[in-house]
Amino acid sequence: MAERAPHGAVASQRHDGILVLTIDNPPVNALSADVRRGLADAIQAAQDDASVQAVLLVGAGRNFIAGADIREFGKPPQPPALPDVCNAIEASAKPVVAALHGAALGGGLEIALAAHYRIALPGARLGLPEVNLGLLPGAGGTQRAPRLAGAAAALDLMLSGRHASAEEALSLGLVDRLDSGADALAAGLAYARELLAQGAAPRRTRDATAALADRAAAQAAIDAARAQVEARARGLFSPAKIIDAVQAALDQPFDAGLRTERALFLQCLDSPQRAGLVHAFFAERETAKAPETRAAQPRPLERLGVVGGGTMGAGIAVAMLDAGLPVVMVEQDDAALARGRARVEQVYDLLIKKGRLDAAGKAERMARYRGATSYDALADADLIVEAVFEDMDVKTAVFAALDRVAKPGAVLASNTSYLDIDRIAAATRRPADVLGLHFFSPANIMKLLEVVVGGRSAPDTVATGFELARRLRKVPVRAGVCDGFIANRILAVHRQAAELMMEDGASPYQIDDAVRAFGYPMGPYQMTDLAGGDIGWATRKRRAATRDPQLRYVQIADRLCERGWFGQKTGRGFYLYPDGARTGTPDPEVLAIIDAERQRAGITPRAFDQEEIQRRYLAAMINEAANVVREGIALRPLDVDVAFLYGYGFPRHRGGPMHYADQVGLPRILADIREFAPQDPHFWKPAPLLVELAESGRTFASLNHA
Ligand code: 3H9
Repeated sequence: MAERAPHGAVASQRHDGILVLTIDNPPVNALSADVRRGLADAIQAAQDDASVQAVLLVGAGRNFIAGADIREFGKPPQPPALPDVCNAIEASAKPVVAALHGAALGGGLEIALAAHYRIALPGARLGLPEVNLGLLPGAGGTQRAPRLAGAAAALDLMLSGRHASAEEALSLGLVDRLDSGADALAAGLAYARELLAQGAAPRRTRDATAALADRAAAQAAIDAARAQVEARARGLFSPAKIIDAVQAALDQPFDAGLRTERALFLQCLDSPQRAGLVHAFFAERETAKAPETRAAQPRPLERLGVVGGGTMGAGIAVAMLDAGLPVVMVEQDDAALARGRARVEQVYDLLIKKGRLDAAGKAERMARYRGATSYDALADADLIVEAVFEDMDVKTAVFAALDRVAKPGAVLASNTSYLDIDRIAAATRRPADVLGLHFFSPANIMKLLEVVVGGRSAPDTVATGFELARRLRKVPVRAGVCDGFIANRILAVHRQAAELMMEDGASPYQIDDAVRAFGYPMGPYQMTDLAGGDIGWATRKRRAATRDPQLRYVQIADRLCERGWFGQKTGRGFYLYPDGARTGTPDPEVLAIIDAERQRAGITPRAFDQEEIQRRYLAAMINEAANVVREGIALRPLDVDVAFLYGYGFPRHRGGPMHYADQVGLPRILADIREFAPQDPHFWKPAPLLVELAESGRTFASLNHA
């Protein structure tokens, strides 16, 4: 790690004939205007100073440079532009060396590629992740990376946005050598001295030809990438532009290629997808900072417990074991415990089969797993997650038992999906230690963790929930207590909108198509079939007595469940899955059942087009989300956005439902709801917050910084 420079965003320091430029712009050395200016001025000064023989670029703190300053996008550009800074570095008459440690990403890697020589330290992460922000590398990266690493490797990095290790970067030709130490300055100076001793001259990436010499191979890589993007990139804008830019690297002289890259970059910068993706980037960092995380320190988290070895309990245990933590799982008897353990092992066995884990990895994890049939085994756990049957009496009994055995200060969490945390907490003598930790299924894979804060949850209890999320690499979203919290409560409403459309004339296949066309990986009926129709059926039956009698209740899904058609696991649901197929095919019998249900309900079906399906689905979602924000269940609109991006696969390039609503315009969403209301006035009730914002010309975003 390099020392922080004492002053300025770019500090200059002489080490004999080597001018060391230290980029120092906490927290991640993003290339803000003052960094760009500092670099441009210092490179110019080096040219004018006869005593400077070489220039060394290093980053202060934990990273080299994390890229362009994302906060500047969408604001008026300030000179100098990053491509010009890179070109000035490349044009230097004195050799420029970059010593990379930590993140060398995006514009940071582009600076390094413009330098003449590169050395990387262990742990360095090199990447061109602009695609994740709806952009392409716009400071020469699309022209220089292929010239060093070839078209195939450069495309892979730019289209995946992944980070390459120092070792991989060396093998790709992106860096010239590795250092084994931990000091970027020392490694860079030693390399620069060695180069000077050899009389090394500037070596410009723009002139490199070897990696693109086999033009046929490069063209084949471009064609293959294009085919793959067309097949997979569901409406994304920037991947195709990245490929166009690499095509220019192959076809055009360097300076013309840079101009092409610039034009394509500006198109991406202007796109709503860029705005959505940048919103998502900041929103997911913001949700991790709940008020309680500022107000209190988390409690220790060394030993964990899970009550319940069902699908959720086992998934939660896996997530904890994967994070390197020891876990005690408690079940009521030996048979249930054996099933719980088997579920945990099953996850690892599947990973081994897929080649993503080895036997030693499984053994290491299972060595931290302990099963027990007595609550006493949880006596020294710092945090215990209850994941038993979704029933208030069962849950309160578990919490009363936990209250008896848990040590003072242990955090007691319920994984309930919709039950009242305050009532659960009241079953203990320590409600301040109780909160909800709502994992999504499969719990070891899904990133979202709703941290449900009860009326009496202590700030450090909540901070511990957020700390657990950090350790498990989950994305935490703070939620208040209500039926379904943030994600499930809103889901229930827009799922209802889908049910109404289905009974009114849209087929489930049409609805799934429309939702996929919007950018979701799958539609609601595919999701039901995947999760198992019996789960929703059980919930509907449990809630039948408390259902609002004024709301239309669509029974189609019940008719399928009564036949035992629970989706993929039974071979049929809304779709048919012959011979264990993973992708369903439409089922004419389902359509006949839907027809019969329409007749029973006295409904004459009408036609729906894709646009109307999308408008209804999203308006229902946004309207309920507005209620969730107004009631303080979600702290801000951005918390809803993050819950939907990570809980249900809302298309990230649309930023989340609230960001999307702002893009469309709140008056239009409100007009949609008012248009739909006459048919189902009990369902379509404009949310007061939506009305207030739309009528005062404000946006959901205006509440994000409140
Ligand atoms: C680009 O380079 C375009 C060019 O090709 C062309 C230009 C012409 N800017 O993630 P963390 C903030 S596009 C501004 O929690 P970590 C972040 O918001 C860019 N701010 O830390 C947070 O702020 P706060 C391509 C940034 O250690 C704080 O830094 N580069 C930027 O877990 C800490 O962040 C990327 O896409 C930024 N570029 O992870 C890389 N980056 O404390 C994006 C971070 O107020 N960054 N912040 O919440 C990352 O992937 C991770 O931040 C990184 C560190 C791996 C670097």
